[in-house]
Amino acid sequence: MDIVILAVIIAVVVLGAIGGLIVGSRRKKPLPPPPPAAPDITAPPAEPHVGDEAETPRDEPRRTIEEVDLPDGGSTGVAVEEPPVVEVPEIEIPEPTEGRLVRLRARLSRSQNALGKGLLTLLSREHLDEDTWEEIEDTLLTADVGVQPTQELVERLRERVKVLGTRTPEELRGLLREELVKLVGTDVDRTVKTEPEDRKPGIVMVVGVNGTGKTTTTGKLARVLVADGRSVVLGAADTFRAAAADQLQTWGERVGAHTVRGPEGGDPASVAFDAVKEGKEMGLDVVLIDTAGRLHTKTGLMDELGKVKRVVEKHAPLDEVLLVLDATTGQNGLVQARVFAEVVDITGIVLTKLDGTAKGGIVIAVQRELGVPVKLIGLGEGADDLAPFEPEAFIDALIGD
Ligand SMILES: Nc1nc2c(ncn2[C@@H]2O[C@H](COP(=O)(O)OP(=O)(O)OP(=O)(O)O)[C@@H](O)[C@H]2O)c(=O)[nH]1
Ligand SMILES: [Mg+2]
Repeated sequence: MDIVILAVIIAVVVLGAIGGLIVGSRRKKPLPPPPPAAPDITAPPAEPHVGDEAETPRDEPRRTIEEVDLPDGGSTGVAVEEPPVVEVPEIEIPEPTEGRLVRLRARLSRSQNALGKGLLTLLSREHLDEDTWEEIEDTLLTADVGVQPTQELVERLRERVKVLGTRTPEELRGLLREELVKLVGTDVDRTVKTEPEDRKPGIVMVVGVNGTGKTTTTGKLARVLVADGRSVVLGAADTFRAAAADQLQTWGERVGAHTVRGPEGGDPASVAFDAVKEGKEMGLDVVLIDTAGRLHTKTGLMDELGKVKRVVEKHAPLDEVLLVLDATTGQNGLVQARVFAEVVDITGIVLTKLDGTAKGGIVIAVQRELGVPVKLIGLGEGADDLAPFEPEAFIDALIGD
């Protein structure tokens, strides 16, 4: 028995040894050479293995810039050119137009004190006698509301106050607000039409006498459009002064809009024509044309504007002709408005500098005069100080909360 077990053990050991040799000889690989004591820089780089670091560890010491020898242009005989300094103008992202009038309402404070607060104080008097009504009338006229609208408003207020009997300040405020909003008008379309159609860009021409804020308004409007995701090209059709085109171009560059310009003293109509052409060819959304406000003679200016309009209309009709009026010039602005309206069909009014005047009532007067709505108002010199005109928000700003 013992001998049998011993024989089996010996057999197993012998077989195992033979099997091991066979398997071992299959598996056997030469051992890798021992690592060299010093790195051999002539050896080819070792192949990466699974589990090797893919990158040099971050904490591995790196060469600093001082240790790198820069090629010496002179000694190698190869001229090293300085890379050209490309100035990339920083494109600004204008703020959205929504709620601008509310943000800027404090700018109307001068008008607010003169018109809104003044009227409310007068209407709150215990006895609304003839003298008081006359004062109310004077307040409206002083704020440039205009004769006809003033008379209408006073009439309406008289009637409604009579019906009201006792008057609380809230009631009076509500009543005044309602009548003023009605006078300004809520049922007119005040959108500035800039929609491109049939591969034709929206075309807007900006007109007005010098210094009213045409170029500034054109620039601000370009920002509004760009903020709304539109592509814009500017036409510097004020060729009377070279600085005018520069001024417009600066506005354009701030929002990445190209300006088409011509030589000083060149033909403004051809600049406007080229701007529309570029807008069409490049498939842009809107073309804004800034025009001159001053020429040697008034007749010259009017002839020129008429020509610009006619020439542009060889491409396509104008979508908007915006008349820019300086609110601080009061009745004088109305006279200008009439002259412009005769030459070019005004489709909208931009009242600028409402931040610096107590004559906010001009909004009402000018709409009456031209039968054209105020579409935009300027409330400061800042790049985003142009607001869509909203009658309710405007009247709220005028009479305060
Ligand atoms: N306070 C205030 N200033 C304004 C407003 N709009 C324009 N201005 C300023 O009015 C001045 C004249 O503006 P411009 O845009 O150059 O006027 P313009 O009509 O193009 O003038 P010309 O090219 O000479 O015909 C500038 O100093 C503007 O900053 C506004 O809403 N409020
Ligand atoms: Mg200008």
